[in-house]
Amino acid sequence: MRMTRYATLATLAAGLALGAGARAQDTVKIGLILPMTGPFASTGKQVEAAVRLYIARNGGTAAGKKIEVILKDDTGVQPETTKRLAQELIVQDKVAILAGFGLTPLARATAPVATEAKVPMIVMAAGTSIITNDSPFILRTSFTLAQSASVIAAWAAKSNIKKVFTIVSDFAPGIDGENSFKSGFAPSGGTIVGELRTPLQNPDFAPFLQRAKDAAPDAVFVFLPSGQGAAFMKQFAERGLAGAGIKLIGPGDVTDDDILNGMGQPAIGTITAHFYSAAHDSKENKAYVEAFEKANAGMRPNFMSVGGYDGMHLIYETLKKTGGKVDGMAFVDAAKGMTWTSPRGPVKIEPDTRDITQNIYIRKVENVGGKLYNVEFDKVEMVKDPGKK
Ligand code: VNL
Repeated sequence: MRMTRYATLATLAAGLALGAGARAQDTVKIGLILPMTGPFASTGKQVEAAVRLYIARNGGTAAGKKIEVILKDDTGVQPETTKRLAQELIVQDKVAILAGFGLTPLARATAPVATEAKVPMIVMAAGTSIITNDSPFILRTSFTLAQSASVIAAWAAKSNIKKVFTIVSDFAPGIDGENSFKSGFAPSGGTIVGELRTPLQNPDFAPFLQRAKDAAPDAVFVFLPSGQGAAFMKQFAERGLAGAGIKLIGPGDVTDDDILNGMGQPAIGTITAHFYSAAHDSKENKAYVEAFEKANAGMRPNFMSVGGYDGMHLIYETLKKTGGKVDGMAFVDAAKGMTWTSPRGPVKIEPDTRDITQNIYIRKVENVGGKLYNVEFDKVEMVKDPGKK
């Protein structure tokens, strides 16, 4: 009796040890680094919610592997912090994949870590063209500023907008947006009557808007990072630019779905080019918005969320192709060329650049049943990043 009991316990202990080992191998750990606090916390909140939603809707396993997400808050402003968190996730937590990256400087600082450790790095939010050149282990499911800025430039040129004043946030995606707007707009006969760059943190837009108004353009082109649009919109109205007949155009970051409804009247009529609107008319998007709002106390998904959702889709589908293995470059190779229907529409991961190709929609802010939405009225299909050298 005692012997049996002893044997049983020993077997049980051995079984537990084996189980733990087997469990570790059966798990794919994803280190998700996002700005969960600080000035860009809305981006972190949206991407995290979408990652959780993807897992809830598709199950906690992929190719037989348990998916475990380890979330780290990098507070969004210190590239060195993001890089250190990535190193810790790889060395201590043994993550197989890095993901997230709310802003360009944070993604760029981390790229060498991915290269050195041969760990795939899924950029779910940041949007400067050069990022995918920084490491052969980077795959992007967000967007590039050049995609949306080039499309709004072409639209402006054929829409009787002749003089434009540009205002962009003074960091990499702002410079990308400004350059690609200018190179699309000027050759088609447009004139840039002024260009200003606003500080990335705590910007006061009033003096910039006054100078834009004094230049009497047909339109102001604006790029601001997700989260800053409401303050800009308020001052655009208060400074009398709308009243002076100056249109507001740009990439869709300024009319971000996360805060658009709260902007009220001043936002109505803003025309932007972007890859995602919560009002996008497709069955995939209707189901996405409904599930997202239900899981997040009514929060409306924005463009950042879709980068997170599609990033998870790319991870799940690639694991299916590799039989659940994440061997650095083999995983990246398996992800190349992947196509699917996202809530945003059709997308593709370009095999040569590892960047996302997607439709860019032209949208106008309208009141739809008492709520403000970016209503799509035209599109350019499957835009490859025009910013790739
Ligand atoms: C970036 C681009 C960040 C677009 C954004 O919001 C944005 C970036 C935080 O590449 O850093 O809307």
